[in-house]
Amino acid sequence: MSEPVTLRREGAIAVITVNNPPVNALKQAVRAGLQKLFKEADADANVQAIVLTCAGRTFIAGADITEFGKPPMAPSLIEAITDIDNVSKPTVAAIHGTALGGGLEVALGCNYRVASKDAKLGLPEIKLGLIPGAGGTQRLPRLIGIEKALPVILSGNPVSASQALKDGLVDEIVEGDLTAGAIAFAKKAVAEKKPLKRASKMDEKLAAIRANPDSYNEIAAKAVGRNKGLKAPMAAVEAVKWTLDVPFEEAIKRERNKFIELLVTDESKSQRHAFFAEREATKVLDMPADTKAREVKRAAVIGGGTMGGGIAMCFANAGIPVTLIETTDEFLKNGLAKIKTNYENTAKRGGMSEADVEKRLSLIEGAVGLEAAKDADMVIEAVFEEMGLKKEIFGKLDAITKKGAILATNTSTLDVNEIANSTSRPQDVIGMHFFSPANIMKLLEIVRGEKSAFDALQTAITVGRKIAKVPVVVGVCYGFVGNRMLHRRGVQADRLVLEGALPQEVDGATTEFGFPMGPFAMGDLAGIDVGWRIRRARGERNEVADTLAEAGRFGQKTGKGYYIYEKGSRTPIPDPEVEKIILDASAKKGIARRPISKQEIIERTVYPMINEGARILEEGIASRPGDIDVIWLYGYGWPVWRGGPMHYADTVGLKHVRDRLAHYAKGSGDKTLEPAKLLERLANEGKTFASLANEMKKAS
Ligand code: T1G
Repeated sequence: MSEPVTLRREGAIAVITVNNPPVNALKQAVRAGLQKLFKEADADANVQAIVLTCAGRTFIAGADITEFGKPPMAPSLIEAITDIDNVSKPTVAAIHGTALGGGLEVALGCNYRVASKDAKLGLPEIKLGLIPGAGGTQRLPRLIGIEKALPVILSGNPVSASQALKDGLVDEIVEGDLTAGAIAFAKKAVAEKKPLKRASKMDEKLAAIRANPDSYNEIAAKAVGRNKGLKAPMAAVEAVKWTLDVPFEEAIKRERNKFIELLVTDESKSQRHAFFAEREATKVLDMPADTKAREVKRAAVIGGGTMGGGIAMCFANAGIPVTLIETTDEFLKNGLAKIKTNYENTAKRGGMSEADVEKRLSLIEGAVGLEAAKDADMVIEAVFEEMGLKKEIFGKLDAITKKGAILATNTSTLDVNEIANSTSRPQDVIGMHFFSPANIMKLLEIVRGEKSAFDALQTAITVGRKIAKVPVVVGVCYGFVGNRMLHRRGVQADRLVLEGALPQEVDGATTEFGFPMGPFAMGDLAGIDVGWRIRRARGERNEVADTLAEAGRFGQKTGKGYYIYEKGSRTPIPDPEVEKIILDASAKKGIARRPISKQEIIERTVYPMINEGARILEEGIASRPGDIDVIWLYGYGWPVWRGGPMHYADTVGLKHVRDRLAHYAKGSGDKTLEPAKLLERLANEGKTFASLANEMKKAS
């Protein structure tokens, strides 16, 4: 195994290179190598300056997250960076790709930083429920000031090289060969005998706030925003404040302790789980490793409605030419107009430039008739949820499109196998289930048909990532994974309001749990009439929802649904009218209403979802528990610091979930609440969904 850190001489400049694929994470051997070679170069009289570079696609992307939770191995990152900071000669970090977390902290231990123009620099620890643990909260504010440093630390989002140059985080942007540019920069620093710029010793950018410490709280409150109260953001605010009045050496000790405290919290464990689960979710266990994605240079979308338009925008945003196909000029014109409005609204909000809008619109071509799909490498059908119509369209696409084109359906519930069998090439058919609004929501459920070819599946995954989605591979069943679990929550939420809760109580408990909105506010957003029409067609009835729909209360689109919405506002306002409808419904069903606790609301809405997730795993519709978590994190706003429904079940304990489900099943006679076999087994064996994931990984 070659050394992950090496040193070579370019004349009087020592060039230290990290080479630890895939992202140069700071595993123990890298930390030890850095410490050893910086000391060696510092002690070498023939070395006048040191350049730090990284091999591969990126500068150091952070500590090795896989080491978290294991016994720490010396040297710590702090020790390695302190030794770098103490070098007596100019040190220059040459940054390409992403310098993130501990990677940026290593670069902050150098005197200077030069970067390629498309490099990004950030401290994403907050996204893992942590804070920078190797000096980031103390060096970054000293280098660029607290007002610029706090948003970087609290958002966890990277800044571009050009922004970093403006802020003083980067000293030069290098065009062309980065290492050569870094060496030239080092030589210039030696020639000019520049005093060594040590972030740990810089104070001038802190002077103003030190003179007026009260101003810190205002800056912090603005930067924390909606994350107020969450452990890691509040810890970061506390740590950065130490730059005002705690000596650097003491402050980095405190920072390390605070980092270690956070490392063992449920929140951080959940967020680290989410990080890896997202990356696992596209690993298809039985897919041959050498499967190659087909090339997709042009796409076509069938249907210019809300979904089709949003999907077309995803391709244009990724620079892929796309043809939006409708049945009439009028429908097409409406569809294209909606897309233009969406882009213009984003531009008005400063989300993109006018030039960007023009560029993206130029990639979207409108056409009438399926013939226009003939040159597409991938076609995504996004028409009404009506099987007959979909089969007719796929039958025609089969004849029109070129050999090897991927034929995808955006169906949210229908049987992808049945659609595939309406063509002569089921191996090219796949489900690509986008979530509304398709140009915003990150989740993409990739529905694998029985006959979907491996390379068709890989193409959907690769394209899904290219259009900035989070793909998760699922199997065919009604509602796939997300909506199938959502249905379970909806049934219980409807029951809860009949038994005694009001919509605002169910939604309140749900948002307090961490969701952005509750089931009833979501119903008003999606439109109560959608479910009403489906139930009517099936001869089913939901007493409350259908009474509301029959009164024309469809939700936000009619200004009234479960809640009232004032003109131009999306804020749900409880309505005594609705309370009366609910009380009447309870009476009509002979249900004696009772007060229902928040605890019961959460157990009765979340645990049935977990139970359905267990059934989904039993049936092989999802390949691993983490896939279900990713679906709920990216498709339904599950709070990331709770890790997803299956990870949350492990956190509260499967025995507890099982027992509460059995309790509610007994009390209601609702068999769907009886614990799933898999849940029973894991609970009885004292296991977790995480241990099941390991079992599944070993078995594959
Ligand atoms: N540790 C271990 N493995 C990592 C890793 C990391 N930091 N980052 C990525 N990987 C793995 C990932 O699981 C995947 O593995 C492969 O690398 C490619 O990743 C002390 C304590 C760098 C922007 O949070 O944001 O430093 O699936 O698919 O899309 O204060 O990876 O191939 O087996 O994501 O090109 C802070 C996390 C850590 C950065 C590249 N750093 N990584 O994206 O590839 S905490 C982070 C990313 C810290 C210090 C604290 C992205 C990326 P596999 P990928 P990508």
